[in-house]
Amino acid sequence: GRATDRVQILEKIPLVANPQAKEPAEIASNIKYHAHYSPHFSPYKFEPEQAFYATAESVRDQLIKQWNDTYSHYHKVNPKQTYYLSMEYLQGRALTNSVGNLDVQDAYANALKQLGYALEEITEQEKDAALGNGGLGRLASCFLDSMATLSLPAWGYGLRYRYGLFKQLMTKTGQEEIAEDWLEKFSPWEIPRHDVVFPIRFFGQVEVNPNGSRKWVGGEVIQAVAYDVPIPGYKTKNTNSLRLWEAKARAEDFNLFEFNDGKYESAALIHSRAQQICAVLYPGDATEDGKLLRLKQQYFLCSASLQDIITRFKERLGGKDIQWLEFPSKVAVQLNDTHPTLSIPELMRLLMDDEGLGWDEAWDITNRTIAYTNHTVLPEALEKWSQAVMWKLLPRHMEIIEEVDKRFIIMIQSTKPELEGKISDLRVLDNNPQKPVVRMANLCVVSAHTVNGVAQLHSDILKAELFSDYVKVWPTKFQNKTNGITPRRWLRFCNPELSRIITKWLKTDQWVNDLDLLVNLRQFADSSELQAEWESAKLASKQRLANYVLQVTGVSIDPKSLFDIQIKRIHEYKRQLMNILGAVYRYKKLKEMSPEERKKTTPRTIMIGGKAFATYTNAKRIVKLVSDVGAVVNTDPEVNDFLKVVFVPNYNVSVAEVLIPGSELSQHISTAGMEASGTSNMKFALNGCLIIGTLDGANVEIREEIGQDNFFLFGATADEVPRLRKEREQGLFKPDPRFEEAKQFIKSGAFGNYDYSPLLDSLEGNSGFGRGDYFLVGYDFPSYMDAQARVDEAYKDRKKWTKMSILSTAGSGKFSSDRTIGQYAKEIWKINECRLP
Ligand code: CBF
Repeated sequence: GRATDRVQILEKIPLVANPQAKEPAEIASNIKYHAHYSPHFSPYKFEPEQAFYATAESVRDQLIKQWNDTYSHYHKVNPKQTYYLSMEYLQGRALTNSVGNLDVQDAYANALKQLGYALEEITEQEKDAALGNGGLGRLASCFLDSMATLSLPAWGYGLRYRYGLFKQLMTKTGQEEIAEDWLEKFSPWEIPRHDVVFPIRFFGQVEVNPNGSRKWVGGEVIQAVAYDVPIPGYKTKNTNSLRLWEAKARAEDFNLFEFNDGKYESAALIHSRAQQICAVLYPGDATEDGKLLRLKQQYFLCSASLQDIITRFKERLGGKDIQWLEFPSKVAVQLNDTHPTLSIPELMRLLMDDEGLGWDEAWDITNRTIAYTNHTVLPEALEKWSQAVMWKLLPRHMEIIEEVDKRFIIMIQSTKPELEGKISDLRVLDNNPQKPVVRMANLCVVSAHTVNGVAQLHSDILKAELFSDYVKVWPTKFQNKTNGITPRRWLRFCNPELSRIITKWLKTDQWVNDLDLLVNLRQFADSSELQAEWESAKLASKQRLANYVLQVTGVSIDPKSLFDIQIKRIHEYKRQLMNILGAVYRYKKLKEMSPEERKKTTPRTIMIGGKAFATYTNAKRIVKLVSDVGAVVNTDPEVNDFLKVVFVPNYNVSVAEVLIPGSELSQHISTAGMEASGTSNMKFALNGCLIIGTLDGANVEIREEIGQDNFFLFGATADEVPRLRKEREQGLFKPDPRFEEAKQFIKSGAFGNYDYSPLLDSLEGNSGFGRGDYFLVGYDFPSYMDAQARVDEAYKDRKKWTKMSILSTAGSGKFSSDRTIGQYAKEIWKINECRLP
């Protein structure tokens, strides 16, 4: 009946295209127009999915106008512009964010009501754009939102992966990965730009011209085609671009002769190679072909983006002579980690080989243009590319990298002779005959004008350890830019109940783009009126979360229990294993208690979510362990009122938007010194969730801002870690009995017969990476359990807990990505606001 009702409702709405509709009735007409004239669906249906696409297309109409106006404005003013190069963007859904930033949320809700729909029902239809992996990709997306909101001339560049991050299915054997088809129907947010196409060469050879200049020729050429995603700012008309490149073979490379001869595969060889480039995010790199494909992806992004940037630089000169030395006063390029490092030799190549500049000029321009952000100190994440693969795929770039390396050595020998002994570690090339590689981080540090870490502790570690000798060469090159998150998505839109309360008490909604204003909540933290409102908003979010958990896992959880959440990529250094060992211990103790004793405990629901990289076996074992523990605990009637353990499947941005508002305690428990920053810690704190955590990454600064009494601290500090590892190697570690008991309980088969010994063995022994408890779970376990006991006690005092929760939100102002981006703009990019009139 509903389907026909909807068609009947639709029939009554006038069909009028009105891209600038403001009133709900006009918007409803424009949505109807898209439902009828969009080529993707039959006009005789108006099911939720079709309603979503029609709604999104009508929102896009509004975006396109502002996006075009912004482009013309930048073109006219010609300010210095930033280009953020990132292999990852975790955009999530866009509808709520777009109507929110355009400030048409109520009008759209109203229009959809006229069409028989609730806005929330429609937003649920959208697939997440998951073109990223974790924190680094989501950071890039938060940055885009802030760049637009601050009206900064700043664009993102990335790749349009056909399949983004995999969808995680939970089966009897644990995690299974399946391709996530985010483009299955189409993306209503992207604008294909068939007018923006650049050639990208791979392989081939270098030709030396009679005048000594060099030219890269031959090989194969694939085209990069731009797809633009408009990025609206909040309370500004500025709408920036995220430009995603797609790979396409040229028609001339389709061998019609062979095809007609029945050789279908070889006829379309280049076409199928082109398709591989943007097929998936992080293709497996265990094989040589896999490595080559990843390198191709990186070069594809760098070359297309830089050709585009140079074209725009020339266009905006408006016929004036090119002054190349002024390029850095018009262009800032930020490398999001080492993945886009090839931008360095590519810019050098374009300037020297295509534009005819000499080495010194090209080097000076490249250096003044490019800045690099480091996001990790984990050795396995510091990229190193085989020189052989590089010579094969990018021969001209390897020549340039060799020259950079050579000049760096000469510079050190002549200006810093005291570092002579360190040169082999500092240089760009590692010429170890077993495995000669290019060290991408070294290339970045040597070439960029600025290098930054992503939280104070991380930046300090970079300066004191990883890059300490470079600091002696370039003392002013290194900076800190503590990460941030956008308050629009991560509070205003995902938690409307709490947002309303904040606006009411602050008597303004200015906090949405001036997050420091939250500090004014502190004065009301003791007010029982605010506390009651705060608690009821939290309870509503917990109820919503409980409904979601029931829907996706079938497990019913009690919104009156303490909601304790850990969501992030599954990694041994993030120590989800410590969390689940704690849960196992808690379960065992509950089993041993009398019913009266149990009633005195604090009921908890522990939720863990996250994806394990497909080939990371121990991470997958952790996922399996969490779900096995859940299966036993959640069906044990003795403890059910006091403990639930849930593995939340397929964690992604929109799942986070349900989990974070409903959280009361969140776990950020990495081995100190290993998590560069973390950003979900900021999202939780902003939503009034208390943190149990180590002194790692941005936890340190969060604790400073919200006050140490509002943070459950435990564990070794970063400077103690090396000594503790050494002591462990010497056999000096004495495990806590609780730790032993928890492991023993798992080994006893309490959670099934799956072979957990490789996982548990990683916590034993004395040495080795990943063995000998490299991540110090055993060392930190007792202080972790003590901190958990403090949590249980604190939760019993509702007034105290709610006050801590309010203070947590009140102290989160610093963690707005508007603050972070403001600092990048001023201290690294030297760009200014260019606001649309
Ligand atoms: O800086 C953003 C995030 O980046 C990572 O996810 C990364 O991929 N290197 C780090 O692990 C996070 O600590 C950091 O917050």
